[in-house]
Amino acid sequence: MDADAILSDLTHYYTRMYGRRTLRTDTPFLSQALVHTIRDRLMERWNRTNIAFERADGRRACYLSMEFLMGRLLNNALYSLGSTDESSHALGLLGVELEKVLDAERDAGLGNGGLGRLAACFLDSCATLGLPVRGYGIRYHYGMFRQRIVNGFQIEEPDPWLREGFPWEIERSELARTIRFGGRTVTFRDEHGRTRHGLEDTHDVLAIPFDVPIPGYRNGVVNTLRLWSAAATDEFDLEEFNAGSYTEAVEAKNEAENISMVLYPNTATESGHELRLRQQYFLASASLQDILHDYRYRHGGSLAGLEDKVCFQLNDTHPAIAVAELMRLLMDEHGMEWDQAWGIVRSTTAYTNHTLLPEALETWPVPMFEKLLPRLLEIIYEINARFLDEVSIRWPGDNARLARMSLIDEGGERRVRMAYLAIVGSYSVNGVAELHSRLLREGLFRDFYELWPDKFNNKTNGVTPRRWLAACNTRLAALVSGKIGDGWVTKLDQLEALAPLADDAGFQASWRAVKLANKQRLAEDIKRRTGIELDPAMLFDVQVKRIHEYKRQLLNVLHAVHMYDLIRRGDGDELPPRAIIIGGKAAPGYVMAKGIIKLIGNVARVINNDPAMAGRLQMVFYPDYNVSAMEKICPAADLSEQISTAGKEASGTGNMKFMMNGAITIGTLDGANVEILEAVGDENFFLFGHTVEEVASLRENYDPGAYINADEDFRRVVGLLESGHFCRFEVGVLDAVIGAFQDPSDPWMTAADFRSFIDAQRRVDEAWKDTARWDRMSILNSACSGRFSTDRTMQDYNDDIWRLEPVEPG
Ligand code: 26V
Repeated sequence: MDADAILSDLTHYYTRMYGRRTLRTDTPFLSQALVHTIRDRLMERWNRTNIAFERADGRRACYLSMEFLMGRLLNNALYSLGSTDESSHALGLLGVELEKVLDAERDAGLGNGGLGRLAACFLDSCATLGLPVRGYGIRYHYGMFRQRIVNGFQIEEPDPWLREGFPWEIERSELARTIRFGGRTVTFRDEHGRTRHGLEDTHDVLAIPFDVPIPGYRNGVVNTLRLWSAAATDEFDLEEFNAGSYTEAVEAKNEAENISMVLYPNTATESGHELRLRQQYFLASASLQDILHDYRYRHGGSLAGLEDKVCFQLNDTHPAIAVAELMRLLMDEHGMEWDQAWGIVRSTTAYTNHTLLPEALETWPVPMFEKLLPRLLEIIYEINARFLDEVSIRWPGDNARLARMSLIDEGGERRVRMAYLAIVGSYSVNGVAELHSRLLREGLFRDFYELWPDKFNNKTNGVTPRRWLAACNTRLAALVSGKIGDGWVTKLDQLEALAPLADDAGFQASWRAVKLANKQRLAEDIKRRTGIELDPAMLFDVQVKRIHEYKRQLLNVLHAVHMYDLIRRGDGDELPPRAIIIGGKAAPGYVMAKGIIKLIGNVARVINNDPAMAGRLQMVFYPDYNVSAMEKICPAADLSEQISTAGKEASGTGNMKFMMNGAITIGTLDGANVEILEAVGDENFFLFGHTVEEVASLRENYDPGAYINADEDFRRVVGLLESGHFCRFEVGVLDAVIGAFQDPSDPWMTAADFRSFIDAQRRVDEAWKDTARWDRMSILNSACSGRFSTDRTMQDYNDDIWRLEPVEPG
């Protein structure tokens, strides 16, 4: 671990493995050489961890997820091993800065947003808690697209993140599994005269696992993330090749490899793609086969006792097909009877829901399902028949209820309801924040809650404090540890010890200095990306997250236009200088979201070019927002925008990252905001907007025009937008977006919350002007963020759902 040894390995890998002579930090190779150096040092711990899990022979959990938004791994690994200083020293001997090398690592962007990043934070906390949890996902060749902004429009570019190699992974081709698609079902009698089911004439694809090490924080534990890559069972068809059909000869290979080619961007409206269903089955089948194989290998070829030794956590419905696939494997491949197999499924599977938006609930057309997975459809029909029997015994004659609860949606084109399959096949169903879990019980899953109230529970999300405070905000971490020690890194509740310092003028000054330095660093990054130079003395008002109507970036823009208007008309003298930063990706097919990006860019351009705004108001769209961007952004934010329509954001996790780093939230009573407010108290939170119940009752005769007409500020904002002021030479480009919040059928009720949002923003200004008050609020936000650590979240999952014994490797 010492600097000399690190230097020696580093030069070895750089010169011998990568064959490079000149030291450069603008290529990934020095960073990759350091990865190899560090991976070597993880290897022994990784083996020891696996041996410890095997010896303990305890229960294990598998986190099945279509997304793991890991971001960069090197800084986190150095930090977990405690070798940051030695590595920095080693590089220093070469005259290279560690930060430059860390910046050259590509993000592993194998996820869309909150759901994928949550999975990554969970892995970090499980390793740190010593819990035997393995992540199972897909090794997409192309991750989340890269976003370029051209003339204010989003342009998507592929993310070839594997191009120079991904030195963290270890290919384990000896553990490859065969995944069978299509074909037809057959029924036959086995040698004992029992009826059995099987498949014939399937199209087979290989699933090859690649393992990524997940180090715990200074505890000797290294867990595993296993990512599956698709490959053809045969390289190519030699017969066709010899017959001269060269392209046809590789067709099957291409079709197979397509399965793990690209991550689907999350668009509610673009569901139903067959390739996506293929991906889901590929993940579920490969992972389950892997687990069954491993279990039998370690238990003399038998599956006896399986239900006591494994459990599966489904990250949303994306892997829910595992319910049917596990039935198939246990019955068709391992000879179990229905009741025994179903008993195992229902005592090992747990489901987490991540969205309340009805349009985001997955369903698959029955004909597509039948063609691709004929045997699984039979099994789902059988699960459904038995389930509906149970319902009709409980509610005799209630046919409406049977239709509502059926796993098959019979209204229109028949579709399989994946969320219902997940609920019926699980022993636990959880939401991701208190409010969200309540709304699931009372709304979306009400019928199921009436049937099985004990299945339903809440597990409020969190974020890992290693990445999201300690490693990304080293200045703040040093300040905090200097005052209260560093126990908070694994016991985040200890940040409470900062509360008594909230009014200490000296501590406030140090706190403020850290924030300012972080803002300077972010301003440099933004200058490099956009050419726009932000003044770090301004209030940094930040909204970064996927672009979606329910998240209401539009409301944020309405406030920006209102500030611009106030300053222009000479009524803005009381406004403290503010920089509005908005970032996020729009799904490629989501036209309105792309329009919102264009609007942000156009408003920003007008503001930044108006001399009257100089020193008072700036605005920027942050391009290509991703995990490593957030590591620079959240330490530098003063104000955290969490302004979704109440009842729409399941939890949010960006809100937690900002809070931990001392930003103050302006937010609605939605998702985990409710719990953030409760933790920090209403004097340290800028609350606004209608509640879930109010939104529901307003909707009955919603009239956005009434809000606009009754409010002179709002009228002026709409007037400016409609005058074409922000699209002088692009007539009409903003029409759809400007029309959206004025439409009486606007589901997001943006206009209804305009006035209370503006008022809350003016309360922000008043607080900001009183530096001591702001610092106090900022410190208290950090101090009260303890419960939003994924260490707490994982402890809750373990106490109530998984019941795993932590392991300490020797
Ligand atoms: C849906 C789809 C449908 C089409 C294909 C690709 C795709 C990918 C993802 C999704 C669902 C996304 C659901 C989601 O990300 N939910 C977020 O989960 C976070 C973690 O629990 C939570 O903090 C956010 O509030 C919630 O929006």
